[in-house]
Amino acid sequence: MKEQLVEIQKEALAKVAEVETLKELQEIQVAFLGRKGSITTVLRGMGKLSAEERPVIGELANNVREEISGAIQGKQTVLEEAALEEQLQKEAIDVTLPSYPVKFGGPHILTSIIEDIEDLFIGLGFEVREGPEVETDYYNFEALNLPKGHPARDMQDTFYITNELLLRTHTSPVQARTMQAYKGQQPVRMICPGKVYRRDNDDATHSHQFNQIEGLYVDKNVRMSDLKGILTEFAKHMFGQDRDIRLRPSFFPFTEPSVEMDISCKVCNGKGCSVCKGTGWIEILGAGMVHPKVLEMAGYDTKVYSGFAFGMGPDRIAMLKYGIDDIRQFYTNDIRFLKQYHKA
Ligand code: 2NL
Repeated sequence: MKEQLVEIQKEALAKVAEVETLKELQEIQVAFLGRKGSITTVLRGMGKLSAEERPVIGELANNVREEISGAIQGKQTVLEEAALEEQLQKEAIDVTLPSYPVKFGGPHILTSIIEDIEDLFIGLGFEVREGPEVETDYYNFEALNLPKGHPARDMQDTFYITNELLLRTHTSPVQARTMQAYKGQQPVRMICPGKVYRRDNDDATHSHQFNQIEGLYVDKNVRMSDLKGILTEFAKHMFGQDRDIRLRPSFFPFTEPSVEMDISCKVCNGKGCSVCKGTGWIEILGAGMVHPKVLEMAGYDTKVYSGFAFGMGPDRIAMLKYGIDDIRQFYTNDIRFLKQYHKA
């Protein structure tokens, strides 16, 4: 039996030394140390041994078991480390490879136009101010010389929330609030971009929600020539230095006198075409000298202060500038439309 055990140990250690996979190592463990393994089989014959031999063989069997077990453990560590090393090699990432391109979003075309206009007026010393879209009847109409019963209130079909609250129909209430906050004591140079609302049925040229930018310049000695100078600067910045401008008489309840501003048609250079409907001119905004009543309601002394104001629609400006023929394109978010106007 002693020889058998020694033989088993020799054989097992030789096999462990040769083995190359964890699976084979597992098989060796079962074959030598398992419940039906060769050591167990040999030890079954222990009953036939004498009382003196039994502890000697028992101890030897334990030593052989430990030797084999130790060798298997050691080999297992070696094989596992090799397997890990191989996996690390195989899965190594080359961090110097170029990455997949990242798809960036971009500003909406209206955002770009509005920011461009803001930048121009900031450069001219104007501040940008915003205000609430839910307004009071007072700031939206009353403070702008549109008293109750004024026909212009019907013209601007309004979304009323209560008798006194409504969705603003223009951004002028932001200006009325600003003049009031300045208590008729300080000059005002501001523009106010924002969303406005009208009770219209949406079609190619109407939207119940659209954008407006209004501007206001109140100070001592502000004149019509200041209006013309600033707005000419704006028109050329927006549509090109080679555009001509003209002012036509018009009417707004909050300005007197009132004008509309046209630029010469870029398509036909003023000769007349389908874009300008044969006139050679395209309307881009309305403006005028602030009505004395509006200045007085805000607390300005009209003997000392005067001002000009203007209002334009960035939606319309963008449509003219890029030849967009349907205002709904801005609000229905067709990704093919939006992508056309991404700068990068
Ligand atoms: C247009 C015309 C305009 C104004 C807006 C204004 C504001 C105050 C006082 C006086 Cl606080 N006027 N705003 C003036 C003239 C025209 O808008 O056609 N907008 C699209």
